[in-house]
Amino acid sequence: MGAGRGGDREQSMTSEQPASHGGARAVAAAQRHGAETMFTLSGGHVFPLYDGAVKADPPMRIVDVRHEQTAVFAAEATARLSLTPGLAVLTAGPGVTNGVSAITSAHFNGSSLVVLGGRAPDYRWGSGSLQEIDHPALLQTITKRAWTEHQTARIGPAVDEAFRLAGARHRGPVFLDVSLEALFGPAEAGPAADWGTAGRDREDQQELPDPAAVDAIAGLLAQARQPVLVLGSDVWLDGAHQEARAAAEELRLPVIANGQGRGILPAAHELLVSRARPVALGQADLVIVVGTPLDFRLGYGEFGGKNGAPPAQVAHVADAPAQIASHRELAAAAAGDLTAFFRQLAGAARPGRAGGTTAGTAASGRAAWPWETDWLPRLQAASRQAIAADAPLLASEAEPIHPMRIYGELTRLLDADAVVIGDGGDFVSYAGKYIEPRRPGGWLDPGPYGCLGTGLGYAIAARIARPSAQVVLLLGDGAAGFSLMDADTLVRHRLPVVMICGNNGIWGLEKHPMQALYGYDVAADLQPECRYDEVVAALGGAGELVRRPADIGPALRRAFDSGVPYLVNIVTDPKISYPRATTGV
Ligand SMILES: Cc1ncc(C[n+]2csc(CCOP(=O)(O)OP(=O)(O)O)c2C)c(N)n1
Ligand SMILES: [Mg+2]
Repeated sequence: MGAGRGGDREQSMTSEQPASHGGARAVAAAQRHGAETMFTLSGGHVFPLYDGAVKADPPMRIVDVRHEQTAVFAAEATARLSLTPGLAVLTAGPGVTNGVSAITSAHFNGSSLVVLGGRAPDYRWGSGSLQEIDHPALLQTITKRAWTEHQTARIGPAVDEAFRLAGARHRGPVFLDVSLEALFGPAEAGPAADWGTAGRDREDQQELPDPAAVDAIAGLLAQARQPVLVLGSDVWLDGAHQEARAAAEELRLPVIANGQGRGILPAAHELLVSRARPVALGQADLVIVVGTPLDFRLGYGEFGGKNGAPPAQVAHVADAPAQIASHRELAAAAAGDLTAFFRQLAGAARPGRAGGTTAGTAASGRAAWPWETDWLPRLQAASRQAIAADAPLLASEAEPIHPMRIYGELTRLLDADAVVIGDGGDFVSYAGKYIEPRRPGGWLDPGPYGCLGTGLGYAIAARIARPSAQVVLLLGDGAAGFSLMDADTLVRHRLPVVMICGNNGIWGLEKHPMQALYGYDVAADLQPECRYDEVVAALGGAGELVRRPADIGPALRRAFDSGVPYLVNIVTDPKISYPRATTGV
């Protein structure tokens, strides 16, 4: 609400507040679904949600930020790290519209997110009250559902439904706004009675993949000589990471990990061949893709066909039928609970079962799979070769600093449970390649929507979700501009995070391509050596500028030891561009 507007009804809402109200019912419903933190930026339209959070038993933590996109990114990352739905509360009008890019990111990432919005009052609707806009109409295409509640008594069940929907396969954002008088209106206090589904969510979600479809994939595997298993974010988000690893190990399948599928096989696992990706995906005869769309990150699902190999057959497996690719021909497809999928696949493909296949005997005495004799060792050798080839640049003494040197230094300092977050262009592409998580849930990138500005929101959420782990935020200097003000939120809420800015003074991922296309560039330069570290220090954190390769390691160590939000601002060489095969277009 704005000052000086509103009639008598709004006045009475702000002077005498009922003991229980719509906001309290909303908070109670959210807590039943495991929401522990409300990410928000203040606005009068949503005061009852704050009052509900403060007075709930136990109270709900409120983390107030400096831009609504940060609130929504933080809620989204909460879902992606803790596998419980995230909650953001946005005030009416600009509060909601400022959250749109982050809600869209959650839509692309399949993150279970509930966004509760304030809304101008119904009794004045159409007469032009402050921030009067019909939010659901704006949000329909980027949410699983977007709707308005107009009655106080309906708020509890509506929030319950929002959380149930957000957490059901295929997960995604749900938006609910509540008209001002309904949110402020008096409600019966007391427990959340029988609103329905909370706690039954898991039970509701036993959608098993069709056994015949899984048998068909096992049958393809029985014919394959050069298979590859691709593990994507939904394997982790669906809680199927342990079974995925078990199935890969039982079937001895070479694995490539994508997005939050990274870490399911820990760094250096013998079956992880992500670094042999061009050979693996270029020469495979069967690619089983689980839990990720066949989008630009996977060459739109066109595999094989390299070095005289025929095109690969593709099996696509997703957590819900609507996620199965329709833009290319599939040899098989299955949808549903991914834990059940991996169990079924391992069972169906086992030697001696229908479709089971062997080629001689492995060293352990068990039957060997055909791909173990030649294909897997070939990919393992290619992986080792790629890793060995990195060594010189990871130790580069070049000045200005080569971005890869930063990763050479950082990987030495990371604990197994570290959470590494990337927000930027080229600087973060290096991270995707050279930082191999040792656990699932240890890596957060923006996902296929590719939205810059996720950084501070994701870092806030990571620090809260993993209180004792290292949290490292990798920021391009361009990306930093979208959310660095929220270092203030880190400071106010005492959330120490190590930020590393790869400061090349340019929008690198745009400048280099524009040069290549036009022979010149425009709108691609930033301030050289801008002191983003001093920005963080001014906001109450700390930081330092690094120009020499030998100073990186000690600076990072100081950052980890500082116990405060700390930005290591590393000046890197703007001439270096990430060697990129595709642009995603
Ligand atoms: C919100 C948003 N705006 C613009 C872009 C386009 N974009 C992609 S990468 C990039 C450059 C990023 O620069 P920086 O963070 O400095 O990283 P660098 O490439 O220089 O390492 C831009 C502008 C985007 N992805 N998202
Ligand atoms: Mg840059």
